[in-house]
Amino acid sequence: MQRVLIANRGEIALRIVRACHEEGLEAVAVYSAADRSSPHVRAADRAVAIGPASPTRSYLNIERLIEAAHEAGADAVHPGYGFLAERAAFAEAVEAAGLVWIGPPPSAIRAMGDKTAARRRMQQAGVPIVPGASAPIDDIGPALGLAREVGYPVMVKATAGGGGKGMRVVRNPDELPAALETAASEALKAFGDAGVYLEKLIVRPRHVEIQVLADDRRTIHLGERECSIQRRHQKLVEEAPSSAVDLELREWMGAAAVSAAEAVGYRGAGTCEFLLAPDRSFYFLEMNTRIQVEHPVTELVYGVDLVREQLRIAAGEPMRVHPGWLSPRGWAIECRITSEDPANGFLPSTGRIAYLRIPGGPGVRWDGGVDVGDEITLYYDSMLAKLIVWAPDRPQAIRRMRRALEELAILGVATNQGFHRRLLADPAFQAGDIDIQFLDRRPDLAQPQLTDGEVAQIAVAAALAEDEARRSRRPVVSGDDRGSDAWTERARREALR
Ligand code: MV4
Repeated sequence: MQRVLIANRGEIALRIVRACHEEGLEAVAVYSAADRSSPHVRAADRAVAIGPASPTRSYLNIERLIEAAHEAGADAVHPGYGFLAERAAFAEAVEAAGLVWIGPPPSAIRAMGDKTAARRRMQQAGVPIVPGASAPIDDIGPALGLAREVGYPVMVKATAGGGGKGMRVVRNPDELPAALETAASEALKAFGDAGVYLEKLIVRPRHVEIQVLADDRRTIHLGERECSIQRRHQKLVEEAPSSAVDLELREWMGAAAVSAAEAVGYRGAGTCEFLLAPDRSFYFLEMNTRIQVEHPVTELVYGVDLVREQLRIAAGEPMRVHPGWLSPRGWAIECRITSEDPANGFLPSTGRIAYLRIPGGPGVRWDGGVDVGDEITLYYDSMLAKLIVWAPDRPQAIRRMRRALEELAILGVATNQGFHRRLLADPAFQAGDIDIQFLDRRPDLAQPQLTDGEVAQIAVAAALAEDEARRSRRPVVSGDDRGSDAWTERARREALR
């Protein structure tokens, strides 16, 4: 392996370019018409144009990407996250073209793609799953029986799954028939598959995920990430470790995640998602068969470069993580900086980045994919960058993130920076008192609220502006008749006072 084509854009493409360079590999960027001068293109050793701005005709175009790899003389392909990262057919096409696929075996991607099939496999492997059906349900009779057995409330889910589409909470038997129907029609619309099943509803859970890494000899875990701070299934803040997980629970969840990965013959970096209930019971939800957006928090507390390990494992080399006892050191927090306006319902905004001041100093990492002058369009995901901090403990990490958020300045496009400032200043967040519904209960965090300090700053700015205006009102001494209206007379008198 010598030259890696990166089938992605933005911050993750740049992140992969950097890992390639540290591994002594050449990086080939691909770009759409909208990304011609993007940071990931400028950082790469070569770049290939793959099509127009529309993702379906560029970053999702399998034939064009493989053609680009051949054109550039690449011998491997890294998919990043999103786009084609979890398409088994893309992995197979890459391998069929004689290229190294930097990801798990296509069979492992497929095994985890079907939610009820994955549930059955996990159950066989001894991984805890939410009590419920392990096959699609198409009749109200068995559905009522199963719901009674696991106990209400229950949740109806789409077999094809993902993103919370086709999900319905059912509190009693009367609600079940309608929920099955609406969930099925929603699933058909979203996934082209009307299959649904049901599970016991886990109340007030946290979303905790375990990082796994597997080479040809062994599978290990690198602890948990706390991902409960999310809005409509979009994560906004992640941390490692989780304040809800102690050493014992980490080993239980870690062992479950390793079993899950081993059950599907996993290789490379992957993540097992769990629901963690307030009583410390945990349940496997799904496995993400890719590098994830939030991987840096794990890197910072475990001292492991996950993307470099992906490259090594794909090249058939052993991972550099030493066997034996691994434990997290300190605390890491990541804030996703997006071009979404919290005061406007988190709607994506557009514009040209007119000014960008990137935070720095001790313990601060900026994984960004945009630069001053870049146009933010609606073609791609709204995430502009990830601001990540490390500190010896959680309170210090929060203080460091608040300091970094004060340093950050982005002009020209609306961002969620103010939301992050309010969240990190919030006593409930600071106490670690969070679950997946935290942001639903706190619409106030989306609204700009001036702090006492900001009110003082605005008052000082207004006073300085007024003073400046008064100083500039100089009397007109020429003899002409301009400026002889009442307002000007008044201004002259004020300025002469
Ligand atoms: C659940 C659940 C509660 N109980 N299953 C949402 C997306 C899908 N991957 C699984 N999801 C959930 N499944 C049971 N039995 C709550 C959620 C859920 C959720 C999970 C993780 C992160 C954010 C979430 C937001 C809403 C609901």
